[in-house]
Amino acid sequence: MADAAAGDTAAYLAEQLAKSTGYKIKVHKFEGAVTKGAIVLTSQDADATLGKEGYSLSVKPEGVVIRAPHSAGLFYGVQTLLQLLPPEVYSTNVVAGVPWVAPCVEIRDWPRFQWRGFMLDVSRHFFSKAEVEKVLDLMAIHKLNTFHWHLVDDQGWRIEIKKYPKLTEIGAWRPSVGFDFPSNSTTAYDESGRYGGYYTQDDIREVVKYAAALHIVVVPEIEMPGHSTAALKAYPEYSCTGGPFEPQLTGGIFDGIYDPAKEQTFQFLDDVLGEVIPLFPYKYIHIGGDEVPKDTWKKSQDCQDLMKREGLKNEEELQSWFTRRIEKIVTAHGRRMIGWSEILQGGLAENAAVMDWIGGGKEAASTGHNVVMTPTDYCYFDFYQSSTLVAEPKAATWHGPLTLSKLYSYDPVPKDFPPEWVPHILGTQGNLWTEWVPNLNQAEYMMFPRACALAEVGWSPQSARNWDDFMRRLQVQAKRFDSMGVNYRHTAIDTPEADPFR
Ligand code: TNX
Repeated sequence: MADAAAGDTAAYLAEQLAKSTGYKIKVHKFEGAVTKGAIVLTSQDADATLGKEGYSLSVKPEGVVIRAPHSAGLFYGVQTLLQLLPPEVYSTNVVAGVPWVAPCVEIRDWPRFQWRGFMLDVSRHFFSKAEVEKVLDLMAIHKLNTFHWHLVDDQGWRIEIKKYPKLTEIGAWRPSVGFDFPSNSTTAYDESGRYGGYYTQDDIREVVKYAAALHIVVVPEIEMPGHSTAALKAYPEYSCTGGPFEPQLTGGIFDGIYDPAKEQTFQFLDDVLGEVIPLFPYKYIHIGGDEVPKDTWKKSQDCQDLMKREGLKNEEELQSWFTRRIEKIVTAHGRRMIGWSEILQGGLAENAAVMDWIGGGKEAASTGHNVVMTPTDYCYFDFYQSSTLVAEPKAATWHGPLTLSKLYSYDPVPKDFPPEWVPHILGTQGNLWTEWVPNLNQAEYMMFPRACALAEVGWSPQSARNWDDFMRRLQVQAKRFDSMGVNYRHTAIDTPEADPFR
């Protein structure tokens, strides 16, 4: 039984229960009286102090009641109820012979952070709409609520822009899968055998809607001014050199960088953002900003002249000048801009939020800017999961490894952080860069069980961290993954590492 606040959640629960238990559960309107044997989802008499995402869950012999002041809380209450049931409840087929019982509990639960994110890079390797939706399903059961969609990078432009069709006609495709992967490591080919793919604007709308039903907001990232080789391969006129550009199919930093000295560049980016932003209802729009090689701007007379005219001392200030212009565009659409650490260099745009991957979080928070903590040390899901590299599929080597225990020990609030800055830490996020991830099976391997640790870091208070208990619960989570047919790193669960707190 559910009231209006439950939205799609009652149907979501009924569908999941039907799939695995075979029970046909009817959804009735909740009128206020708790009927024996029912599962009730309601905002009536909910405790407002539970906040936007909190809930209370009561499982008694007479029935189940989930109360939450807002719909997200009802959804998370349902997630917890599913976790109380046998792991087979996550199965996609009816499982016979399982006693579908949950222990009696009284739970009050709410998250520590509002931004519990996961980033998927669909540029280095492309993931289809259906694959992205599977990632969203998996995020939802971990109560992760922010999907950062890295849609653009040197090796591929993945979002249809109607005014600039070459972005996807040319920028979304490359001759081969690259990165030393065998061609059969992926199926993302077109009829002519080119590797790649992109999402139409309709695809994007569908994914955003799919995510919303799972209480996940979607943050698109359009990289600029660097990491833009794919865009400049299609439109070299917005570069300093005029091209030609051909993305390198290796990891690293490349020369695809926009020319800030041309007004047409801003017209182009204004048009692109003008098509992108309305597709994504959430307030944050990510504009990249990381790893901008400054050599090209150093060598460009036009850029040097621009710097003189604007009184900019160095190329870092030129990037800051560029970013401030972009912020105006984002703000004109009524949105907030977020960018990687480097947007701090040369001066941070007025209302920008910072995604800290190589520092800057403290500096930004101390001056009243919001911050999402994704430091390489703890949040990079493209790093090896163990120092025994030979036993692992190829992964990023420039830093890491990121073991499960290390991630589990992470506190997104730095130790010496003054309490008045803490509210500026929106939360944390895992980043799956996909240079070494050619398909969903491998993406799942890199995600799990590390995303389980991330989920706990983002949701529960630091004082609740308990490694032995986490490892015990992971045994059950592994069974859920098996029921869902999800890949994960078995070794991390079968061979516990040292307790990170001891
Ligand atoms: C750095 S993190 C990058 C990405 C790479 C990643 C590989 C960031 C903002 N930039 O472009 O994929 O390292 O670990």
